[in-house]
Amino acid sequence: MNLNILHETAVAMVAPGKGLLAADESTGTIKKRFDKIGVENTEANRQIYRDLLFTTAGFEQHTSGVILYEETLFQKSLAGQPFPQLLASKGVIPGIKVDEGAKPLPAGGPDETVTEGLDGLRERLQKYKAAGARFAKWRAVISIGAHTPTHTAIHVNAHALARYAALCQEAGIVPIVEPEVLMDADNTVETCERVTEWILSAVFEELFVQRVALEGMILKPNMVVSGIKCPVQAGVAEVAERTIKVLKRHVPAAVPGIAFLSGGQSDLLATAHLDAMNKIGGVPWKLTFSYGRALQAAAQKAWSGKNVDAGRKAHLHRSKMNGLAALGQWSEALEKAA
Ligand code: 5MM
Repeated sequence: MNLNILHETAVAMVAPGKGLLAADESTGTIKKRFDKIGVENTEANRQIYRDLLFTTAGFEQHTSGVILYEETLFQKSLAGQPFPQLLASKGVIPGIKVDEGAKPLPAGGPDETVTEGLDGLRERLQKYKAAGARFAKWRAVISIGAHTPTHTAIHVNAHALARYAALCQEAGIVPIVEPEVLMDADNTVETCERVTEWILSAVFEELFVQRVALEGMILKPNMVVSGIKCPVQAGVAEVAERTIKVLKRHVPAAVPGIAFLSGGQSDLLATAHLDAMNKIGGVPWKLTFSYGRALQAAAQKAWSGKNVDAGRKAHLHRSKMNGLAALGQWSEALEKAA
């Protein structure tokens, strides 16, 4: 393991004013997105759509890297260039989602999941690296309910995240460690804060136990928000303050950067929250975005399988807005002006 190379890559992934595009939807997830816009979920359409995203002129000014799904890593652009090479030629770092999804824990407890994909991962990482991937991503899913999360779910997911991260670093690949506390329930922002603290403390303990070098990784957490069905919704300033407080308590300064997931927030809120955190500042890590839905929803709608230029325009706009938010330089007026 060459820690200097890992560190350099991690630092480049959170370069000032840049963030990550999470375009790693598995075939089942992209189907849900395509269904909404009336596009058939074929390999050809997935290629056309990802080509649109990666050939958007100027998106590279705001995008440090793209998380790809395995199919896309080995797919070519419409002009015949392998996607990882196309991205690298624009100075955008190609990455790969390596987990095999969140699977139900054995019966006996409440409905919770553990993310799988460790079997054969060492060998798969070699294949992905040869194809051009320089970082990887693994997402653990923690849900909030009357009796969840349990200690079991927190423990097994933290353990798997650290196992994955250690294998990535052995292969010379920067791990994005993504423990996502879902925002789909009716919980308060206080509950989200407590659960986020719990999973982050468990994850960093496991990373230590499994000798993961913090200088060579990126954290991809949820923000501390109210559950979407909670009648009282925390405002932008409260979300920013609570998220920073929790991160300061649990994320060592050696981690180069934190790239948030959007988790189902609206495009504008995801941007506003990131901007508010960067306006607060005074933190030891870079704070940026690694959004899937909040970067792509507008582009998908504008494209709708027909209008490539409109899709590109929407993609560039959201990339630009989030790039500004990563610097704490975004304002709602910029959205209106655009
Ligand atoms: C883009 O969606 C990713 C893949 O999800 P599946 O494995 O279910 O297909 C997802 O992991 C994503 O990278 C993160 O959750 C962040 O995406 P959002 O939409 O929450 O910003």
